[in-house]
Amino acid sequence: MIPIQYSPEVQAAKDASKAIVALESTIITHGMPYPQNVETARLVEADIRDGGATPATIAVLAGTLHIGLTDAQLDQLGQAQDVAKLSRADMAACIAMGGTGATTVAATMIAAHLAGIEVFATGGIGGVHKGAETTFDISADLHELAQTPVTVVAAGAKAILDLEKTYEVLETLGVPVIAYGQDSLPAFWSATSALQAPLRMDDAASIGRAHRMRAAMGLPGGQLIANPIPAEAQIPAETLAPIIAQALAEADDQGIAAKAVTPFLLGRIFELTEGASLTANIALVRNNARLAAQIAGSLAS
Ligand code: PSU
Ligand code: MN
Repeated sequence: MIPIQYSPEVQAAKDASKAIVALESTIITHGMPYPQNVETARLVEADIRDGGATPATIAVLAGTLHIGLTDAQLDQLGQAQDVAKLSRADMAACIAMGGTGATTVAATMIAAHLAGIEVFATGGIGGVHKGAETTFDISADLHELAQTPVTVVAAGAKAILDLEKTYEVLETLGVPVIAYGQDSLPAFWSATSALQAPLRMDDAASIGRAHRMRAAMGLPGGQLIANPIPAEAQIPAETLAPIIAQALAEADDQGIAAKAVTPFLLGRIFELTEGASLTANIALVRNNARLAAQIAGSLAS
C-alpha cells in the first residue's frame, strides 16, 4: 500500500473527472530561494486555476506521498532545510523510511501517473550536463520521459546543460520533443536557440491528441513540450553564456557533483545576474502552467 494523500481540491477534481495539472516541488526547495519560491508556487497554482484546471503540487511529507499541498504545507516546504531531492532511485525509499522530500521531474512524473494525472508543468527538465563524457552526469528525467506516460511542459532543458547532447539522448530514447508555436527549440531563459525542434505544434488540442495516440499505439513514455519563455521576459543567450561558464567553472573548482550540481548552478546564476535569472525563471514556469492547463483541459473534454 502506498501512503498517498490527495488534497481536498485535487480529490474533488478527480471525483468530477476535471482537468488536473501536476507540479513538482524540487523547483521550490532546490530551484528558487525563499520567499520567492513559495510566492511563485502560489502564482503557478493560480495560473492553472485561471486556465480552468486544478493544480496538484507533489511532494513526500513525513512518509506520505502528497498529491496537492495545502497553503500551509507549501509554505513549510518552502522554508524547510535539508529536504531530500527525490528522483526515481530514491522516492520509494524516502516514503518507506517516513522521510520528507521534494520531487524532481522524474519523481513527479511517477507520482502523477500513480494519481492518474497526465499533464505536468515545470520550468526546465534535467538533461545531459556539460562534461558528461567524463562525469556521466545525465539526469534521470530523460529516462523517465521514455517510460512514464505524462506530457511535461517545460521551457526546454535548462541552459546550464549540454543542449545538443540532451536532445540527442531524448531522440535515442524515443521521446517526442515538441516545440510550441515555433520552429527552434527554446533554451530555458532564452526563447530560441540554434537548434531545430524535431516536432512543432501550435495548439493544445494537437498536443493532447498526440498524447492519446501514443497510448493507443502502446508506446510507453511521455512527451516533452518545449514552450518558449515569453519574448519580453527572456534573457539573451549571449548575455548568459559567460555567466553560465563562470558558474560551471566554480562548480568544477569546488568539486560540486551529482545532485548538488543543478541547485548550485541555478543559485550562482541567480547571484551573478543579480536576480534577473529568477525573474525569467518565474515568467517561464507561469507560461508553462498556462499551456499545461490548456492541454489538460483538452484531454479532459
Ligand atoms: N525547473 C526549474 N528549476 C529546477 C528544476 C526544474 O525551473 O530546479 C529541477 C527539476 O526538479 C529537475 C531538476 O528534475 O531540476 C534536475 O535535476 P538534475 O539535473 O540533478 O537531474
Ligand atoms: Mn545529475
